[in-house]
Amino acid sequence: MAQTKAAKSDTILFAAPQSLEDVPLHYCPGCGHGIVHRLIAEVVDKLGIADRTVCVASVGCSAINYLYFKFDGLESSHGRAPASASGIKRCRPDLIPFTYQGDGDLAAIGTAEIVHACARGENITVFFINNAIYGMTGGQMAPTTLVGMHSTSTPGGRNPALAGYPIKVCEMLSTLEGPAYIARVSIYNPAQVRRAKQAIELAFRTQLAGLGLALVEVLSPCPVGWGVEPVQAMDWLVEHMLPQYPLGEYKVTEAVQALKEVKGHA
Ligand SMILES: Cc1ncc(C[n+]2csc(CCOP(=O)(O)OP(=O)(O)O)c2C)c(N)n1
Ligand code: SF4
Repeated sequence: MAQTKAAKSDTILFAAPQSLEDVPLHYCPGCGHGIVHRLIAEVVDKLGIADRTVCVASVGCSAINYLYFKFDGLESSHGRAPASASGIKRCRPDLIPFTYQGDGDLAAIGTAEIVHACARGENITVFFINNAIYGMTGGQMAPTTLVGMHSTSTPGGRNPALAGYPIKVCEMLSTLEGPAYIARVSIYNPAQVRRAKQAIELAFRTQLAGLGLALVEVLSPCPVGWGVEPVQAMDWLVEHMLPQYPLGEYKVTEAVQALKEVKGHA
C-alpha cells in the first residue's frame, strides 16, 4: 500500500511545456495571449520540432513573445509576418515557421500579405489572434471590431456608415484555392482550449506534411481593451463575438482530412 502511494506521488500529472521560458508574462490579467502561447508550446513539444520551429512575431501586445518561446524567433514589421515566414520556408524548407498575428496586424495593415500568402498556398502556419480590438495601442477599433462595439476610436460604438463592417477573415480566405486548412477556435472554457490545441496541432502537421498554408483564428479576450473584468471577458466573448464569428473549420482539403484521420492526432 505504501509503495502504491509513493509511486502515485512520483507521477507527474502537470508540467510546464519545455518550449516555454519559466518567466512571468507581461500580458494583462485575463489576456488570451498567454493561453495561446502555452498551447503552441505544448504542440511544438509533442511534435518534437522545437529545434526547427521559428516564431515570426508581428506588432501588438505579443510583439515580444520571443521572451517566452524557447525556440527561434523573428520580429517582423507590422503586417508583414506572412511574407517573412514565406521567405524563411522557401530558403530553408527544413524549418517550420509560423506567424503569430493580432487582428490589427493581420486584418488591417497586413491584409494584402495574408491574402497573397494564402493565394500562393505558401507552406507556412498562421496563428491569428482575434480580440476585436487594437490592444497594445490603447483599444482603438480594429477591422474585426463588432458593429456597435465601443472602442477609443469609436466611442459611440462602431457605426458601419462611418467605419464599415467587420472583416471575417476565415470566411474571406477560405474562398481562395491556396490554403489547405482554415479554422476558427476559441479559448473561453477548458473544452474550447482543448479544441484550439487540436487545431493548432493540425496546422503544424499540415506544414510538416508539405500540404500548404494552415491558418487558425483564435477568438481571444482582451479585458483591458473591452473595459471588462477578466472573468466577465470570457462571457462577453461568448455573448458578443461567437454570434458574429462562428467557430468551426472553414477549409479542409482532402489531404488535410486524411491527416486528421491518422491515429494519434490529438
Ligand atoms: C507601421 C506601424 N503602424 C502602426 C503601428 C502602431 N501599432 C502598434 S500595435 C498596433 C495594433 C495592434 O493590434 P493587434 O494586432 O490587434 O494586437 P493586440 O495588441 O490586440 O494583441 C498598432 C496599430 C506600428 N507599430 N507600426
Ligand atoms: S491590452 Fe488586451 S491584448 Fe494586450 S495584453 Fe492587455 S488584455 Fe492582452
